[in-house]
Amino acid sequence: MYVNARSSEPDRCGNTRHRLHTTSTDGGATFAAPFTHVDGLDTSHTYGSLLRLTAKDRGDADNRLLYSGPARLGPNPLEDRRELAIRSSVDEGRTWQTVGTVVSAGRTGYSDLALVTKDRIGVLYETADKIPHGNLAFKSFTTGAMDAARTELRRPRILDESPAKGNDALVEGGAVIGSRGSGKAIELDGQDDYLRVVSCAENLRVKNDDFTVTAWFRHTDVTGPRPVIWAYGMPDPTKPNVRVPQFSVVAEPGATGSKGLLKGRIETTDGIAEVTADSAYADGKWHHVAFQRTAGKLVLLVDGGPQLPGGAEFTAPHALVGHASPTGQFTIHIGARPDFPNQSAGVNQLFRGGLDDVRLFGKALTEAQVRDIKAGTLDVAGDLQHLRLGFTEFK
Ligand SMILES: [Ca+2]
Ligand SMILES: [Ca+2]
Repeated sequence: MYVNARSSEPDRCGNTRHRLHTTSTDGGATFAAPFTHVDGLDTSHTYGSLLRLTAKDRGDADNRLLYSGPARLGPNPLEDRRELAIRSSVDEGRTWQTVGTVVSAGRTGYSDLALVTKDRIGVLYETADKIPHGNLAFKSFTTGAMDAARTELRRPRILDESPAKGNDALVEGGAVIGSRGSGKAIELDGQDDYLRVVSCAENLRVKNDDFTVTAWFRHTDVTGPRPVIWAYGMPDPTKPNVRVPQFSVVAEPGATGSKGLLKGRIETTDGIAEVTADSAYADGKWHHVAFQRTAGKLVLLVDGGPQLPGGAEFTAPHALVGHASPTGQFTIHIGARPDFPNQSAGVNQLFRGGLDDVRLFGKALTEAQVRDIKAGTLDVAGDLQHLRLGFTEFK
């Protein structure tokens, strides 16, 4: 007996593998080995379904096990239950293929597979528009049609190169590696490209501590907003008075005057605070931004700060005492606004242009440290560097 199970608590955060499996050789009375993570099966933590389609020990020519479940990797029980897909194992569950057939690209929850006739698969599943459950849908298709529609479901990864590692980013929308000077950067098309950090690791929570987020960006947009990074949450439009912990750095070309704004913003349970630079820097050149919360104020250091030619510093008072990160599961979006909860799947605000060297630190860096980062130094505040995406290659 092969068992493939949902893995929820305590692994919802700090772990991007949300399925566990093992076997039993005595009909399920005992398990032959402890449950281990299922490699290659990207999913949110959601009930799934297995179907033993063919089996040599039943006289078939080959072994094939089907699995149905959302293919979107992530910790959020509502946002990441999407892209219901059917994937296959041809070795009785030892390994799973990363290609599969998408049954529905929208929000989809629990599902159940059945063999309708000898060559026809049926799948019954939960779905709705703004949440993944509420309605039941049924689809059926031949195994031939299912296989003809297979696509790669595993998103490419950009590796976290910080000393802590582990906070890799998923690449959405087919974003490509471009260049910044002699190095590499990510190119976002402004249509559907963005990145998500879904590790939900404890060291990515900024809590009520000081923090700094830094990035290179390059764009030419005259309309916006264009998010560089947006951590954690979005307000629920049905609950406008509920504060949602989050921070963001967003270019707002056209916001006021011809040069627009670059805005650093935090929201805590205590309220909202923001600091703005007097330009969206939409000149097609690479610019460096550091946004930080430091004792009593918010700071934006652009292009290394005022000690460098062309650099600038912008500050605003900040007296919020609440946490800027949630206590539960979260994701960090790069190049997009999260647009969740209670909104249709997808994102509306997308960055178009280049991003590079995105870093998050659990402290307020000094101006000298920000200049070092701009100069390309890697080991700045290494013990409190919790994320560093250099966009060198896809994994
Ligand atoms: Ca795209
Ligand atoms: Ca780079």
